[in-house]
Amino acid sequence: MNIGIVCYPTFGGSGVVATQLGIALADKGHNVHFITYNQPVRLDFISHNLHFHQVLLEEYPLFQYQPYELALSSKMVEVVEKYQLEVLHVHYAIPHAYAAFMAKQMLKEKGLGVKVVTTLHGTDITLVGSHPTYKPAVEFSINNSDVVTAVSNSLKETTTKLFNITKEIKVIYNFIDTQKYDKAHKEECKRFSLAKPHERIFTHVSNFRPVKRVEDVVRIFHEVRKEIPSKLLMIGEGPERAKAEKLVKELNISEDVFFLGNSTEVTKILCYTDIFLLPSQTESFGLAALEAMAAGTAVISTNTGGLPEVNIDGVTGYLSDLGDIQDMAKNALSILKEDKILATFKQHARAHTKKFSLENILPVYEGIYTSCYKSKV
Ligand code: GMT
Repeated sequence: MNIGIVCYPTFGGSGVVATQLGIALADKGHNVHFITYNQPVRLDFISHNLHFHQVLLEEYPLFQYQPYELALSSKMVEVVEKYQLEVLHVHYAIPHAYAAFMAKQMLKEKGLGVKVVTTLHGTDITLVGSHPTYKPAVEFSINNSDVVTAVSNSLKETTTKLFNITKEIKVIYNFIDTQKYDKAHKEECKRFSLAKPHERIFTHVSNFRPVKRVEDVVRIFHEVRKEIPSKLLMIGEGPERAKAEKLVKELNISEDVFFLGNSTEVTKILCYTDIFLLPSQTESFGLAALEAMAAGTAVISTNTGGLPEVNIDGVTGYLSDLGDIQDMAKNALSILKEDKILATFKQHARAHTKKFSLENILPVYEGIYTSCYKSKV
């Protein structure tokens, strides 16, 4: 099939999922066209059937804000027409689903049809989408998509609570390429370059937005470190990074906490990790936790949003109430108290990720594309 993928090209989970999906579809022989403002960060190559079309914005003195939706929908029309796209799969409702609806209307005028599949990822619903500034347009574009998917049952429930949804929402879990992690698992992990044999390694990966509660990450680590010598790797960039660094200094633990910035080598970093910390205010899914689990890491997280669908309490890690730093530290310590217990959690975490494997999820998306393309409506 000829498929257009629209996403944010950043390190955020929705962009990562969209990129991995596009690459996997191209591997299976589909023609895939990414349409976005920059080359997606995880799209490190382009091939004969994997293309990138950049949405460019024109400066004009009158514009305080440049109209990205207009440029995006115009680019969608151009690419659909030129490459005979059958489906536009938009990731993150704002503004992608709205722009896709507009593109579809413009194409209709030209006698061309394209189906729009919208995948809801989380903050497009929970934090931004339901704000009165955007709500009517988000609700409209969800209801006017041909197919709507959500990345967890929790996100589906939240969407139906927050919006007046007339469309069926299908739940399709996020996925990972488990083979990539299996390969990384077999390679030698140079753990000694970061920590001494008796030390434990904690990792947090995020965009350091307030929703990620990065100060909680530092506080949990601080509690654990009182009992067990440990290191903390903080991966990512974002508005809360400075606060987290300040707290690390205040707690006098700078020598054991490393802020490594954005990284395309997360798989390698995760191979060093014993425990992944994700104390988010909410997560529709928690792709970062799933990636950590695939690398064989136990997860200490909150029990918010879709996290209980990914991290199984007492099996792959533990779930705690939002902000309960003591409980999260206690749970981490209980995993780390014996090598055997840690090894069991790690093994369970890895095994559980098979449920979210690319081989299982990819055919579900392909099925959706085929059936919606064939449908007349
Ligand atoms: O977590 C973020 O702030 C980034 C955001 C995104 O859109 O990239 O992530 C959301 O989508 C991911 C992929 O589906 C999910 O794994 C994350 O849980 C979700 N984030 C939130 O719900 C906060």
